[in-house]
Amino acid sequence: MSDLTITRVEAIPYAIPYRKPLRFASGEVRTADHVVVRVHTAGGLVGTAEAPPRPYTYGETQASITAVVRDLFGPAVTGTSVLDRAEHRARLHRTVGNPTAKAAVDMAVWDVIGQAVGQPVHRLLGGYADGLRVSHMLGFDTPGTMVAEAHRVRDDYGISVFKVKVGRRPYRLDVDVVRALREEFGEEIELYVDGNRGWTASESARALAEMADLGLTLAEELNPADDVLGRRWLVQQCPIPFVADESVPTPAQVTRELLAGSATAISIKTSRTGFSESERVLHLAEGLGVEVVLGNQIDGQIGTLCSVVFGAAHEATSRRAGELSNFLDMTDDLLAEPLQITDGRLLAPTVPGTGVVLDEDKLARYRQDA
Ligand code: MUC
Ligand code: MG
Repeated sequence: MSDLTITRVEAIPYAIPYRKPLRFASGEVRTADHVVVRVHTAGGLVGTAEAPPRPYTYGETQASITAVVRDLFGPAVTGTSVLDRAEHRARLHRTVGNPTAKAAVDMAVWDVIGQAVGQPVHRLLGGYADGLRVSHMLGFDTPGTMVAEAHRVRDDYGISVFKVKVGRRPYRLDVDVVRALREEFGEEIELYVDGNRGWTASESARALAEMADLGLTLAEELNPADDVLGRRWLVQQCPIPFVADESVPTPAQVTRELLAGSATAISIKTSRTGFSESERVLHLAEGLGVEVVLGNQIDGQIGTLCSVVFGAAHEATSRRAGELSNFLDMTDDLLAEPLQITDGRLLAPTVPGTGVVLDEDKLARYRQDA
């Protein structure tokens, strides 16, 4: 086997505009200003992943991710073997926070391991299904525009599961959107809502009551988890699984929120917990007997590929549709072979590693540090 000693870790900021902004209660995204992370080894294998800055969610920026990988995380793992994952975790966890930067290093390391043993990481992690059903996220707009987008996504990609962004704006508008979608598509589509902490507990309760006849399957982060008693009060009366997303970026927070009665399901995002920490979150959720959903950090194609690698590897993350379609709104992307969603599904790669192979010309065109 080739020498798996890590020789250096690159952090490459890039920027690719979206065709249209994605708006939600906690912020909006107009440009994918992510950071490609590449782990180089002495034997010549290179692992690749990416980190999406979400300042309104984790406090990270493109500049902070680039700096923390360059100054702390890269040096922390350089000189170790890619197989020393427990040591990597111990060293990276000496720095608090920075979840997407840590996750990208972990997934790039896994990419090398897969290449080294000639196996898809999807299989090394469990290889449960060949792919996942895809859920599409509908950002804030008028009811008519959001229904039109759902039609387009359904016609072009066969997607029939939609997560509707709600919260912050007058709740009646969000209720109108969900009602319009249900009236347009009937039972042909699955619908759930994500508030990104945008409502109060009482607004959330009122909106849930008004949407009670609309067959929602999940309610995510409708109000802030830091409104501790309000959140618990809301979750107690919520008739469908209440998903914790940005309130649970670590296994400890997963435990705290679940045991406090502040959530009844967990969103797993490889962009914030990589593969290694996502396994911990998944096993924790399974041990505590709560459902999981594979979430999206508004990932590009690199991040989406990593999501499907993990999600399709496990039974629990394969039950529901995974959020895997945000990249569709980007004007371009970095993968040499663009991802294809067909009949509402995205397949996990079958090549060794995670399957992330970059188009180097595109990386040169979009990188911000040249
Ligand atoms: C989500 O599920 O909340 C929106 C903000 C973010 O950080 O992730 C997205 C999607
Ligand atoms: Mg969410």
